[in-house]
Amino acid sequence: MADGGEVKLLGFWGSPYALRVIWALKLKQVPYDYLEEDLLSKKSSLLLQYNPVHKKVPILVHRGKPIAESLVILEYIDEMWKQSPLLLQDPSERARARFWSKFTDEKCAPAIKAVSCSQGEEQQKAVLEAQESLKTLESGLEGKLFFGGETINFADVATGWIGCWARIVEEITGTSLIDAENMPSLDAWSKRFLELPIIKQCVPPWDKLIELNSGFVKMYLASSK
Ligand SMILES: N[C@@H](CCC(=O)N[C@@H](CS)C(=O)NCC(=O)O)C(=O)O
Repeated sequence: MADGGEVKLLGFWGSPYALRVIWALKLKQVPYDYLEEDLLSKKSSLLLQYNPVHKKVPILVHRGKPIAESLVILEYIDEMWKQSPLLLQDPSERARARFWSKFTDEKCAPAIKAVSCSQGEEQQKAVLEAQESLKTLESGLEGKLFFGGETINFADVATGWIGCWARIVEEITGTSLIDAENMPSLDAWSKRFLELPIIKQCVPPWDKLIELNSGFVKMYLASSK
């Protein structure tokens, strides 16, 4: 490897945050060892040692140094391995990509989660809020094929999982979040992105994702009774 460093990724197969890091490593053809964490029963001592602040995956370990928080990891990967840049040269384009990545984590992800963790009237309200966030995210595409324009960039890699997870929540809850009629650009972008072979091959099997997330929802609803 050009930098001579060893790369490890601590992840969990069903984690969308780990998935975006895997996408970045694959796009840049950076070889790495993957260490699967058992988040459901016991976190490893390595995870606790490497991310004592949040105790979460993903964690990238490069030359023995841990880096936590997936968006921070994406920036690190892009700075460390220059091939196939995710952030473009133009500062305003870089800012735009960071803006929509942050918006996804701060607005869309919690809004989608709220739909899966609610029922009845509360869920109907959560659906409207999630649709509003997703519609706003769609405006970030500005009519382009990808957030990066003709090709994918940082924001596509950071945000791409939203399409997949919105569909999971739609299937589990019987709701509609990304409606092709109301959000044609977001719907098309999401399908276009997830169909790219290098992206598609990293996405866990649909049935396993449904089973895992249905389990989370059942556990959450039972504990909140
Ligand atoms: N903001 C974090 C979120 C990471 C996160 O939520 N990871 C989950 C898996 S999807 C986790 O490790 N959960 C363990 C826990 O909450 O105890 C990031 O972007 O890396």
